[in-house]
Amino acid sequence: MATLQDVSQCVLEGDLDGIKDLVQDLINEGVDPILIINEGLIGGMNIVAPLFKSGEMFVPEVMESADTMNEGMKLVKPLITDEDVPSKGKIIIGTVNGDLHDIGKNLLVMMLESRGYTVIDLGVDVKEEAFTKAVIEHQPNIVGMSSLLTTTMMKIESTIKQLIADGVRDQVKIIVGGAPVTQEFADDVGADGYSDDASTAVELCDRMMEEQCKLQELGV
Ligand code: B1M
Repeated sequence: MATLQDVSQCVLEGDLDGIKDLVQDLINEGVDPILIINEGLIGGMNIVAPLFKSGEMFVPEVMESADTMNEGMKLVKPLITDEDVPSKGKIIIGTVNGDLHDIGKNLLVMMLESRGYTVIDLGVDVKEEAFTKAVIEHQPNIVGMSSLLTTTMMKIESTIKQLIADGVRDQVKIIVGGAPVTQEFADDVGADGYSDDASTAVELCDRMMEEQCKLQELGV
């Protein structure tokens, strides 16, 4: 008989072929789909995250684990409604204007989704105005910007200026990252947070969402 632990182990191992049978077995056994998601699929990614952070797992392995989790999700998602799994928060993310690098961004998107966030991925080469448009349309809690080039990191600043000019800056928290980006740079351009890897970026988002919840409780 398949177990939830088998599912998380399968995600950890990035076993794309094995996950379908395991998840289907659990569904057939009548296991609650929410348990399959939280304890099996996301449970597996929760083991992956610290291993990636400590350097015991590498980018391709994390991608395989995320793909495996998503393959399992495909089977379970039709069995649940959105109300069953409340989103932790909404995050818009994109690689800034002129920059085509997306491997790190995609990794962050997968890790955020696996932690329960709703992520709107704007893709690469995202113009300043497109961030504003997306904020107005989707009303996110957090906006994330990635830049991999010293020539495009200033586009983070111009995007923040655009958000200010369009009057939407104060509606969101802004996090930034990518190889040339530093905490000092993030502070200089007025971002709310910086992270040098995807795992700590997820932790940063968790902290920001907790703060927002506390402020809401206080009626601020
Ligand atoms: Co490009 N490239 N590249 N490249 N490329 C770099 C970045 C470079 C350092 C290589 C080098 O010269 N040593 C260099 C930049 C130099 C500089 O700016 N000082 C460079 C260059 C010059 C270029 C071109 C200009 C080359 C040319 O055409 N002459 C060109 C630019 C194109 C453009 O964007 N307009 C270019 C093109 C490309 C490819 C298309 C071939 C390809 C990108 C494919 C793709 O992304 N789909 C590519 C690649 C693969 C790289 C390297 C080799 C690897 C980048 C990568 O994916 N790393 C890179 C060299 C390197 O970094 N060693 C290089 C793995 C990824 C997991 O890490 O993206 O850093 P990273 O993400 C990390 C963290 O930074 C963080 O989390 C991730 C992991 O945990 N993070 C965030 C990232 N975004 C975050 C956002 C956050 C928080 C954390 O919050 C929102």
